[in-house]
Amino acid sequence: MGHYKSNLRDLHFNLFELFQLEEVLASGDFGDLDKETAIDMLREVKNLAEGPLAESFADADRNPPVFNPEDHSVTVPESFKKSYKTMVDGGWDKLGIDEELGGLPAPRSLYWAIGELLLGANPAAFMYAAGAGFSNIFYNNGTDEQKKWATISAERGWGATMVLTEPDAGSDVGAARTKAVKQDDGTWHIDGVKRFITSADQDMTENIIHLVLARPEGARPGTKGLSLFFVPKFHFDHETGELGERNGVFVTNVEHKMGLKVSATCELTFGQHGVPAQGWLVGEVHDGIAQMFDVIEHARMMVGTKAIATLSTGYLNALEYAKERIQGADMTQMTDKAAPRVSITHHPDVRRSLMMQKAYSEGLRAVYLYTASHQDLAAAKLVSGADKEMAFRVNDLLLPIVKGVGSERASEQLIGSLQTLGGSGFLQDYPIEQYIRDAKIDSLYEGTTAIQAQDFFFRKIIRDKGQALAHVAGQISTFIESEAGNGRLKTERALLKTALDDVQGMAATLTGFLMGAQEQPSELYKVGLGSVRFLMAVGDLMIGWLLLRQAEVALNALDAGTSDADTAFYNGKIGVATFFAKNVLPELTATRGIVEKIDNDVMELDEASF
Ligand code: ST9
Ligand code: FAD
Repeated sequence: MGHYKSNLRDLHFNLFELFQLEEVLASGDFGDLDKETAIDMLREVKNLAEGPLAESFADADRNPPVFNPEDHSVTVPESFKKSYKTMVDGGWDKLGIDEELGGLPAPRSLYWAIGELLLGANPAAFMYAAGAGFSNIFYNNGTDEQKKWATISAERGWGATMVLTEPDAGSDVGAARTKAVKQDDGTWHIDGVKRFITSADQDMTENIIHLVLARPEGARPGTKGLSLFFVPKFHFDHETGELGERNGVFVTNVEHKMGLKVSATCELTFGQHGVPAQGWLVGEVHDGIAQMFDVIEHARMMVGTKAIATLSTGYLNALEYAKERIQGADMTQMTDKAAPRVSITHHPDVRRSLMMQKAYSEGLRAVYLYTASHQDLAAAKLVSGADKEMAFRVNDLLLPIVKGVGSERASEQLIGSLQTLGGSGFLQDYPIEQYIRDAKIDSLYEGTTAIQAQDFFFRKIIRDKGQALAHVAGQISTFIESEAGNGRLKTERALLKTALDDVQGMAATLTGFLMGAQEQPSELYKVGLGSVRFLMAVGDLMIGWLLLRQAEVALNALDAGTSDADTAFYNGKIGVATFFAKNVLPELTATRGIVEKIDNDVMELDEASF
C-alpha cells in the first residue's frame, strides 16, 4: 500500500448527492458520458492513484531530478518515470481536453475530482502531464495555423511550461525585462533569463512547448506591455510534427528546494547560447497578460486542489494512526494509574484536532467542487441558478478562495496531522513530513496569499461591483432562512447567519477604507492590512455553509434509511458541520472586530523598529 489515501466516498457524496452531477451529465453537454461511466472512471483513477502513481512519491523526493550543465538537460528518476507513464498511458492527461486535440470532454467537477486523486498521489506527475491542457489553451488563443501546432503538441504528448517569473519580477510580473525582437520572417527572437520555471526540462517527452511572456521592443511598461510567445524546445515540422533543430532556449540551473523536489524548478535562458530563441506571437495579437491568465486561472485551481488533496490524505493517514496508537488512559480515569490504556482517539484534544482536519479537508473539497461547478453552464445553473455571465463571475470570485484559503489551511492543518502522530510524525517512515514540505509551495507560487487576497478584494469584489459575492451570499441566506435539517440544524444556521453578517460587515469596512483613500491615500494601507484576514474569513464562511448543506443531505439520507457504513459516514457529515459551526464560525466575529479597528500604526512605525 502506498502513501496515498483517497476519499472516494466523499467525492461521490459531493458529486452526486450534493451537486447533482447526474443531471449535469443528462444535459447532453458531454456526449455519452453518464453516471456509471463517471463512477468507473473515479474507481479506476483511485486504483491508479493509490497504486502505481503513488509508488514513486518518496523515492523521487529522496532522489530528485539531476541537472547536467553540459547539455542543459534534466533527468528525472526512473521510479517517477514509471508512475508518470501509467498516468499518461491511461489517457488521464487528455481528460477534459477538447475532442479536436484528442481529448475527452468532461464536466469540470468530475475533471477536478479526478484531479484531486492524481494530485494527492503524486502532484508533480499531474504537472508534468499538463502539456495537453496547455496545448488546449494555446489552441483556443492561437491563429488557425497555430491551432494545428497545438493539436500536434497534444497528440504527441509534449510537455509545456508557463514562463513569467524573472529574478526581479515575481509577484510584480509587469517588471519583466525579457525582450522580444521581431524578425523579417514574422517570427520573434526572445532574449532574457526567466527563473523558477516548473517542468522546463525533463526526459519524459520528446519536446516541450514554452508559453513565454516577453516585452516587444518599444512596448509600454507593466503587464499590459507584455506579449505571449510560443517557444518550442525543438523546432518541428508544422505539418507533421517531426522534430528539427534545437531552439535557443536552455535550462541553466535547477533549484534545490524544501519539497516537491521531483518537480524540476528551472532557470530558463533565452537566446544567450549562440542560438536564437525563436518564438511565435500567440494569436498574432499583443494581449499577453490576458492570454496568460487563461493558463493562470487553471493553474490556480490546480494549486488549490493539490493543497486540499494533500490535506485530505494527511488527515486520513493521521486518522488511521490515531485509531491504532495506544497511549494513556481515558481522561475520566486519568488519576487511576492501573486504568486500561486506550487508543489516542479517546483523548479530547486528539479528537478536536482530527475533527478540525476533517472539517477543512471535506469543507475545502466542497468549496473546490462548488467552484468547478461554475466552470460549466449546465452545472452552474443547477448548483446555484447562475446564468452564463454569473457563472463566470462566481468562478472568478472563488478562485482566490480555492487557491489562497486552500493552500493556507492545508499547510496549517497538515501540521495538526503530523502532531497526531506524535514524534513518529517527524520521521520519514510516514508521509506527513513530506506532505508538509510538498504542500508549502502552494501558498507561494501562482500568486502568494497576499496577492490572492488583493485579487479577491479589488478585482473580484470591488471591480465586480459585488455582484458575484451577492449571488453567493444570496445562496447562503436562502439556506439560513430555510427549514434545512427540519429543526435539527437551527443552532448551526443561526451561527451561520452571524458569520454571514460578519463577513458582510468586513466587506463594508474594507470598502469604506477604499473610499476613504480618495481623500486620504494612506487609508488604502488598511485594506492591505485586512485583506488576508478577510479572504480567510470568507473561506471559513463558505466551508461552514457547504458543510451544513452536506449535513442537511446526510440528515435526509438517514431519515430515509441507510446501511451501517453509510450511517457512520452521514453521522460524520452532521458531526463535522456542527463542530465547524460551533468552533470556527464564531471566530469571525472577533476577526470582524479586528478589521473594523484597523489603524495605520504599523505603517507609521520606522522600519528600524521592526
Ligand atoms: C507559477 C507556476 O507560479 C506554478 C506551477 C506551475 C504548474 C504548471 C502546471 C499547471 C497545470 C494547470 C493547467 C492545466 C490546464 C488545463 C486546461 C484544460 C482546458 N483573472 O490588476 P492588473 C490580467 S507561474 C484574470 O492591472 P498588474 C487582466 O488581463 C507564475 N485576469 O495587474 C488585467 O487586465 P484588465 C505565477 C487577470 O498590476 C491584467 O492582468 N505568477 C487577473 O499589472 C492587468 O491587471 C503569478 O501568479 C485575474 N485574477 O499586475 C503572479 N488579474 O484589468 C502573481 C489580472 O484590463 N501576481 N489579470 O482585465 C499577480 O497576479 C499580480 O496581481 C499581477 C499584477 C501580476 C496580475
Ligand atoms: P516576491 O514577489 O518577492 O514576494 C515576497 C513576499 O512579498 C511575499 O510574501 C509576497 O506575498 C509579498 N509581496 C510581494 N508583493 C506584494 C504586494 N504587492 N503586496 C503585498 N505583498 C507582496 N513562475 C513561473 O513563471 N512559472 C513557473 O512555472 C513557476 N514555478 C515555480 C515553482 C516553484 C517551486 C517556485 C518557488 C516558484 C515558481 N514560480 C514560477 C514563481 C512563483 O510564481 C513566484 O515565486 C511567486 O509569484 C512569488 O514571487 P517571488 O518569489 O518573487 O516573491
